Order: sequence, then C-alpha cells, then structure tokens
Amino acid sequence: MSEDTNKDRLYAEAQDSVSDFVFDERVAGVFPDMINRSVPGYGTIINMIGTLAAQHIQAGTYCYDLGCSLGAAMMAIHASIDTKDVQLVGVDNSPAMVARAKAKLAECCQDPPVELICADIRDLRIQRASMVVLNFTLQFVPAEERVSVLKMIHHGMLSGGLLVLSEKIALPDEASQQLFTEMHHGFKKAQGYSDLEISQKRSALEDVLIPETLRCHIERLKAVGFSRVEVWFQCFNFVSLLAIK
Ligand code: GEK
Repeated sequence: MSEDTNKDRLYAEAQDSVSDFVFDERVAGVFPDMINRSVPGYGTIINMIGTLAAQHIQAGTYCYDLGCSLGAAMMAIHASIDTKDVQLVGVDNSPAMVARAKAKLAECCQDPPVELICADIRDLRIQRASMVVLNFTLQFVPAEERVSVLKMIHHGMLSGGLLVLSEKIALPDEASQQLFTEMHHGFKKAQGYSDLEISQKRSALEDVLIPETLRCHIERLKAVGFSRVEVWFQCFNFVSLLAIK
C-alpha cells in the first residue's frame, strides 16, 4: 500500500495539455522513486558524493547542498564524515521538498543537525565552503543566470574546496542528441515507465530543464575561476563533474 503511494505515476494517465513541471507536494511525495527511475546512475552518484566528502571536507568549514530536494546527498555526506566541526547546509526553493527533507533529516542526521533553508539559490550567499553540491539543480536555473550562481559559489568557497556539479547534458549535434535521448528513454522503459509517461514528462520538462553541452559546462567552470575541472561520472546524457577552487 505505502509502496504504491510512493510510486511515480504522475504522468501515467493521458492529459489534455501537459503543464510545466513544478516541484510541488505531488512531486515531493514520489521524488525518490521518480529520480531513481529517471536519472541513470543517481544512486551511484549519491554514494560517491559521500566518498568525495570524506576526502575533501575540512574541519571548521561549511558544506552546502544546493537544490537538496529530500536531502539524499546530505545524508550520504553526514554518514561519511566526522560532522562535529562541520556545518552542513541544504537549500531548496520548493517548500514541499524542504518540509519533507526536514522530517527525514531529523531522523538520521543530528550532532549537529543539518541546517535546511527554503530559498532560491540565485539569492543566496555562501561562506567558507570546503564542499558544494549542485546535484541536478543548475539545469533548472535559467541559462543566462547560471554564470552568476557559479561565481557566487566560487566566491564563497575556500581554496582547494570541491564543487560537485551533476547535470543532464545536451549533445553537440543532432545525431548524437538523438542517440543519447534514445538510450535514456530505453533506461526509463526498463524502469517501468510507459511511452506515454516518458513523452508527457518530456513535454512537462521542455521549458523547465534546459540542458547544455559538456563543453559549455567545463568552459564556464574554468571561466569563473575553478583551477581544475574533471568529469568523474557519466551514464548516457547524465554527467557529474568535479571542480576544485
Ligand atoms: C538530489 N539534489 O536528490 N533554487 C533552489 N532550489 C532549486 C532551484 C533554485 N533556483 N531550482 C530548482 N531547485 C537532489 C536532486 S532535483 C533534480 C535535485 C531533478 C530545486 C528543486 O526544487 C528540486 O528540489 C531540485 O532543485 C532539483 O540529489 O528533479 O531532476
């Protein structure tokens, strides 16, 4: 019963017109199922964020998860480090996500608790960060505002700090784009989504999630001042980069 209500069936029935995707209560309620069955490698990326945290987070600093949704990356980080002298901060602009994240993190992440803020990352100022996570969040920020978000992050990071940036990417030419889109849709079908669900979700995200090419991401990270930028994970058109200040 509870398994069924947590299952993502938001696009299972035909809709007369599909409205733009929003991170509301309905999405927050099925989010773990939705993201695991939509983003190939999501579970691996979350686990590895914990591993990267153990190597990079420094005592006496902050670690931010921007666009934290239900706090999955925060939980992985909390489980991987000695948190006593580190302030973990999760930020999301969806009240539904933040309310649920607060309840989840209260159960598993104390000493000290994770601070959760409901805010738009475009209005944020971060400080003394040894690690920042942008796990599939920047893709929802209007493309022309991404550089100022990354400048703000770079400015608030300590020298040697680590940014993890995971994104759905666009391919540079139409044939490659089609090839990678088909691979992703094959993954979603194998996860149990129907053709109708895949196409309605695609329409809902069309003007909301704007992917850019890997080259665009790498060049922008270097342009804002990160000294080292590497791809550490890719599955189909889903990529995770690390950038070191
Ligand atoms: C995870 N990182 O599970 N300011 C703050 N939050 C935002 C903004 C913004 N401008 N735009 C979008 N969000 C998570 C998954 S989901 C990815 C991240 C996905 C938030 C939005 O409310 C949502 O919770 C999250 O970014 C994107 O590791 O659904 O594909």
